[in-house]
Amino acid sequence: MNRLRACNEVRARAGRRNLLSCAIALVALCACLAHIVQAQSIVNSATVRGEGYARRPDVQAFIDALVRNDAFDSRTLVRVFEQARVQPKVLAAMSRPIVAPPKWYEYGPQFLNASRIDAGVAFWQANDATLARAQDAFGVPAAVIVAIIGVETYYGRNTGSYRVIDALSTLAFDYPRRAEYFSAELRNFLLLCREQDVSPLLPRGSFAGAVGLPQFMPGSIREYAIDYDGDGRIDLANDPDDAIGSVANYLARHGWEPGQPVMEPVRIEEGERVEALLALFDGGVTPRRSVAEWIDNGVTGFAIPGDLAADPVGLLMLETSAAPEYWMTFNNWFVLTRYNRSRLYASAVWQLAQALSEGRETAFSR
Ligand SMILES: [Ca+2]
Repeated sequence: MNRLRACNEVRARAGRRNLLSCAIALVALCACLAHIVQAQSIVNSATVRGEGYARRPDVQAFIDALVRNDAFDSRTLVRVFEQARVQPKVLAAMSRPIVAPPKWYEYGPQFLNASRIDAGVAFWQANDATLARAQDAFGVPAAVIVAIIGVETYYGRNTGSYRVIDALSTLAFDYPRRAEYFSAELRNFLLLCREQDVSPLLPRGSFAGAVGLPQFMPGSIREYAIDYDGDGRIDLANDPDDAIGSVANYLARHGWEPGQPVMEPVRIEEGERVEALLALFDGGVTPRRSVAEWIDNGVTGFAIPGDLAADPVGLLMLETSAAPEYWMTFNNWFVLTRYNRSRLYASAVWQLAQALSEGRETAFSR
């Protein structure tokens, strides 16, 4: 992509000619290109010598620590990292310039469309008994479990094609900004493979190393994934039962409250307090306050169960092509953000869940 085209795209997305945005894009693009060039030089030298990651001093230190602290066999790890390869596309994806975060009207329709809803109703039907079992056991609605798998991987269609060892090695050793996090995930991945008696060279996943229908990172697999079909193995890539049970367990362990609301539409009354209220929004969300405080501040148009009144709740703004929508967000909405820390993600999951429930009722009433 040349710089001019990058700038034009930025302008089109922002819908205005904004030189500042363009300058930021250019800087970010340069950083991105620098990453790619750096990665390309690494891959070239490594490919020429055919030695993968194993001989780099930082990788040797990483191996030494695993041998010392986790009782790994040194030769086994050296053999793994000899075959691990840097993935420039992973670095490019991580370094993609974020100039303007997507708006709701751009983000939502990717997931809230007829084909994703129909495929979700079909996935629900095909896994009905397991979803009902998970809903009973964990208190998480079946629709929410299906929606998460739908948003993450289109119900298992797009689980990622990178070798996890390549993606995580690239990010642990050639992406300094998040090296600590991805080194920990790389260690978790190697521990997981040892626990499951699987070669680390086999599993495939996203560019960030997330695995299977629900796109769990290795640390989350070790902490929250469960064997839900009782075959003695956790397999999130090939076993929908394990994916369903694991998503339900993850949300339950992060505090999902059965039967409680997620997000409800509200209105913000015009008046002298509205400016102060709107000033509370940062990135489309506000700090949490009591319902009584929000009412005092001019929030109206909603009805919630009385037993929730004491719990602090947030406000959410979603951009539409017309006026912004405002929502009240409850504990369960924040639990969804523990899966992916994004207001757009949590809102898309819940709205897809609603659409799936309606789609399933329609399918049954035919
Ligand atoms: Ca299993």
